[in-house]
Parts: sequence; structure tokens; C-alpha cells
Amino acid sequence: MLRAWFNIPLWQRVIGALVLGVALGLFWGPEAESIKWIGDFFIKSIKMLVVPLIFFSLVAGVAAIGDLRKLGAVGGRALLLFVVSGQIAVWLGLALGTGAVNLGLFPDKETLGTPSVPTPEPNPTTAVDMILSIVPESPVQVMADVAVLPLIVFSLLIGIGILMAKEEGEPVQKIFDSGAVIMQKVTMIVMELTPFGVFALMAWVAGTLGIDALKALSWLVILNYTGCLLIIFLMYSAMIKFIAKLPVKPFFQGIVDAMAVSYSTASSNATLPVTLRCAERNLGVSNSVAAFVISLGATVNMNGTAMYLGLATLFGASIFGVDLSWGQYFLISILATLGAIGAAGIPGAGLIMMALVFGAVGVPLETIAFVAGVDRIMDMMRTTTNVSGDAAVATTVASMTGEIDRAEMASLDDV
Ligand code: DAS
Repeated sequence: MLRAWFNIPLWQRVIGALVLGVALGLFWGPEAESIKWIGDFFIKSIKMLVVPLIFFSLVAGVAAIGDLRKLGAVGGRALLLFVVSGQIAVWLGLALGTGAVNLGLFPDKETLGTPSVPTPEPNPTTAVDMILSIVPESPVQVMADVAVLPLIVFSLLIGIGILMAKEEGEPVQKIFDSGAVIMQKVTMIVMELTPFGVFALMAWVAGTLGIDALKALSWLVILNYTGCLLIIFLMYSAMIKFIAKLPVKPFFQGIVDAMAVSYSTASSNATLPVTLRCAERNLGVSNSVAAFVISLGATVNMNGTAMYLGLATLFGASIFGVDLSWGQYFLISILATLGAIGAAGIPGAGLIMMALVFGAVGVPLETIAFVAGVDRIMDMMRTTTNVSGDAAVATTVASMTGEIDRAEMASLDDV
């Protein structure tokens, strides 16, 4: 029985739990709240991960960027394209989310009531307060309080410190690299609770919201796909056409295998060998540029995830009645980019990184379980966007540094 359970892929168990939970909620009504504690158990398990996951992933992610300098022109251009495309992506997500809230596509707090899992105090919204709240007086206290923002600042400083320490920092970097991997494994253990958490919380949500719950999740999925497709076919096309000065159609023809594998696996890491082969064989990108930019991009360049984190934060703010100021929008744009750097290229990474953004702007973590049921469908598209972005940046950087064989893409153009 247990073996049969684990033989079913987790995402299929989660979708099954979503369907059963909604059915129970619609049948049972508001009384379904009596099993909400199961969902709260899942939420608290996720909350347990937030501090170590952010700390190890961010430090390892920032330290990994250090290699960029070794490749000078290539590294600097790749990092610039990573950051600029990531910011455009997250503001697109914030715009889509704001539009959805204004159009009433997401349910609002009045229909859902207050969360029972204590949510972190929203950060002070005045600029001065925000700046002061960012400084971690005591890193240990910051971790004890799960104060996400100062924890992120402390993690970034440690990562930068490792970069500056050069060889002397390498032993510590190895500790954080393995710590990040260990936290991914622990996260996979906790994610096994997802079906139970989703079942209970969706029963509660459907019992409270009724069919509106499904409508809200459908809109979230639609907007996730809209944002990703805009990034792929507008932003990456513009990058290839106007910065790489290469033909767009052959570019997409060249990466179609990587797009298909990333969509089906929902994992940038699993797609990495295919992305590398597409960049080198189909697009003519040199081995050194492809290997470096795409490998690094698979963990730090996640535009689909960044866009989604912006969108999902507005979704959570709407259903739990959290008002977000412009200052917090800016904060979300920074955090979503950091979340994308910290997120690993594995299925569900974006789901966990939502806790990083939510924790800093006071959006309840229950939102994670609310959306977990449809996360895989969205993750497939996010990952396709992430991988396409890695290929687009590698191709663009190769073109700018003369590390590309244009004949390869021209041969595709003849197809
Ligand atoms: N699945 C992640 C990846 O591999 C993306 C995400 O979870 O958002 O890129």
C-alpha cells in the first residue's frame, strides 16, 4: 500500500488531493474548517524550512556567482542580463497580479477570514523603517524570529564575504554548497506532506469560498502562463533580435527540445544536458560560454519563477487582505529576484521560495498550501521560461563576445 502510494509521482498525488479536498469542501461546507489543522501542520513544516533554506541557498547562490569574474566579459554580461531580465519578469508578475486584484479575479479577505497560523508582522512600510528593519542586529535572533529580510541581508553579506575571501573562502563555500543540497533533500521530505496539507486546506477553502476557490486558482494558472509566454516570446525574442542581433525563429527552433524537456520535467537541473546540447549543437554557442552561462543560469537565472513570485504575492495579499504599499512592491521585486537566485532547479522550488517573499511582506504562508495543488501545472511553464532564458542569455553573450558559430543558426533558418 505504502509502496503503491510512493510509486505515484508526488505532483499527481497533490492534484488528486486538491480534487478530493475541493469535493469534500463543497459537500461539507464551512464545517470543513475542522480539518484545517492538518493543513496548518503542513504550513508549519514549510515554515521550519524557511530559515535554513534561505540561508544556505542564498549564500551558495551568491558564492557561485563569484566564478563570473573569472570569465570577465562573458560573466559580467551574463550577470547583467540575468539581473535585468529578472527585474522585468518580476515587475510583469506584479503588474499581472495588480491587474487581477483590481479586476476582482482573486477572492478577497472578506470571503476567507483570518489565517490561524500566526503570520509574521508585516514589515514597516515607510522607507526609513524598511531600511532600519533590514539590518540584522543579531543574526541568531533574526533566525529565531524568522525575520526574512534581515536574514536575506545577512546571507548576502556572507556570500559576498566568501567571494572576497577567494581561496580562503572556498572551504566555507563547500559547506554552504552541501548545505544547500541537504536543504533541498529535507525540503523533498517535507514536500511529501503536501498532499495531506493541500487536501485539508482545499477542503477548508472550498468549504468557505465555494466554487470561487477553483475560479481563483484557474485565474492564477492562466496569469502564470500569460506572464511566462510574454517573457518567452516578447522579452527573449527582443534579446535575441536587438542585443544578440540574431534571427529569432532559428533560436526557438534550436531550443525546442530543451523547452519540451523542461516543460515535462519541471526541473532546470534535469534539463541542463539538453539545454547545453541545444545551445552548442543547434545555436553554435561555444562550449565554454554554454557550459558556464547555462550551468550558472540553471540555478540563479529563473525569470519564470521571479515573475510567478510577484504574481503569487498579490494573490496571497488579496485573499488574506494584506495591503501592499509601493515600497513593498519594490521590496517584493528585490526578494523575488533573490528568491529566484536561491531557488534550486528542481520541481517545486518556486513554491517553497514563496515563503521568502511572503514572510517579508506579511502575506500568510497558508497561501502556499492554497496554490500547492496547481503548482506543478504552473511550475512546468515556469521552468520552460527559466530554461529558455538560460539559452537566450548564453546565445546573446556568445554573440556579443564572438563565441558563436552563426552558420549553425543559419542552417536552422533554412529549415
Ligand atoms: N522547477 C523550477 C526549475 O527547475 C522552477 C520553479 O519551481 O519555479 O526551474
